[in-house]
Amino acid sequence: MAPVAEKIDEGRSANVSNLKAKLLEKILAHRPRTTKLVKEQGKIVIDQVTIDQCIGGARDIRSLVTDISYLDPQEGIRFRGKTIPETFAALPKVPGSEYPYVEGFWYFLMTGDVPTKEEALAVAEDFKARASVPRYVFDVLRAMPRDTHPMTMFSAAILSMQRESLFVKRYNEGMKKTEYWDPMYEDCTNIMARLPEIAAYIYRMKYKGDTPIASNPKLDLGGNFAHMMGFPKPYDDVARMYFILHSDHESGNVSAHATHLVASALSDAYYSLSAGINGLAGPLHGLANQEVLSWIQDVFKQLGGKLPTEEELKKFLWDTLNSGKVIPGYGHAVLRKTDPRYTSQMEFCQKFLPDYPMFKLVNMIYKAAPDILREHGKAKNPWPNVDAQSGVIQWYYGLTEYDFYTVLFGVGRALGVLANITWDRALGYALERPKSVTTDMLEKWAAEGGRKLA
Ligand code: NMX
Ligand code: MLT
Repeated sequence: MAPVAEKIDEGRSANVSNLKAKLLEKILAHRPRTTKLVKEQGKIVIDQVTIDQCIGGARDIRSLVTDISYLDPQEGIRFRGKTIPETFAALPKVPGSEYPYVEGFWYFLMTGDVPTKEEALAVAEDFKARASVPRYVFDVLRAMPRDTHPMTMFSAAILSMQRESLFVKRYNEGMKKTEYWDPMYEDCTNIMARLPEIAAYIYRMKYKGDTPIASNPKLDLGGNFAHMMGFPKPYDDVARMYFILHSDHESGNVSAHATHLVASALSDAYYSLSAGINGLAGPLHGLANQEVLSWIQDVFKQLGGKLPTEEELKKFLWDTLNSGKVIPGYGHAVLRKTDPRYTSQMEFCQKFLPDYPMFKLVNMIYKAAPDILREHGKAKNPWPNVDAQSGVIQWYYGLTEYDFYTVLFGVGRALGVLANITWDRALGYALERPKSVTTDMLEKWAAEGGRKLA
């Protein structure tokens, strides 16, 4: 690798937060590991590819690298080596709240180090200095028909800011590959600082009679988001919990992978995140949280607002499956147990809304759905994922416009994917370009008992 940049740009963050300097320290320490793996151990085999993986969405093929999170099929997610409870316990908390600063979590994802309270507060200050959303972003949003899906608005707003990219500016001026991470970090931090206001603006414009609420710079990211959405406490804690839980799920999920793929062409963070958000908008991915709520509401509607009996619920579940639909919020491409993000939100509900009928229904589904999915015989994982529980909390606190739920997921997911593409550039990850084959080739290799490897 070319000599590393020893100095960072005189960005705002260099003055008010030590995050960027700490990140450089971590990058310099990490690069030799990546270089050694590629140069000295690059040909060591770590996986094989079968025909069903080739046709079936590359499931389980180990071909991506990230150190920001890892998803174990049985245990679930670890952020930088920590489980969800360990993460919540370790990070500095917002005064008066049991939940951490989202800004401190950003520091943790970026560097792998748990920040001190002062370090988390310095990131919060840095975000505030970058948070001003350009006026034209609101003009773009206002020009869109009001019945546009909020995810389309969110993605368009992110993409509209692409002209701000410092990465593009520096790339066009000419910079060394070892410096790519620096303007990428700046772009990613600028985007992350602005997303809460953009999301809240979409919400208030679309659903609350076009009454945006101005940002309150005295508040932390979660608190300010709750304020701009117009929801009182404890929605600030809901926001903090929600953004952290939804942030990262290793690199192969659609939103993370799409963001990484687009960034691998050296497209900037605005292009890349917008692509990832578009992937999150699919019903098999993030949109499932909206589908869960609409499914639950259908059950209540058909029963005149009453909770179903066990038998009635089983019938609803079978009717859904027999109509060719999936049970939203259940199943997973990697997990083979209940998603710990589901459990974490269930614990929140047990504490704050134990008697809420919708929560009771979610628990009834948890009891019934796994057996039905097993009997149905298709899903490899009959257990609930993050989306089965998240919408109920939002509904309870007054956010009943469920087509907005994936935007909330998107704000959280940005934390993970933006940290990832900063590291992609720091470690010089290559243009992603897997090889495709034809069906004729697969049939030939199948007849021969496998492709002959040289
Ligand atoms: N209900 C009904 N059928 C299901 C379900 C489900 N919840 N989950 C999987 N299956 C079916 C799946 O459609 C497939 O059918 P077919 O062979 O006819 O194509 C079969 O079971 C095998 O799929 P799997 O290998 O178990 O799952 P895969 O890895 O392909 O997909 C999901 C994973 C998450 C897309 C899938 O479980 C699903 O569609 N779940 C419901 C939607 C959902 O909750 N998505 C959110 C995921 C989390 N997130 O936020 O992104
Ligand atoms: C996610 O959070 O991205 C989802 O659980 C989907 C996945 O991991 O594939």
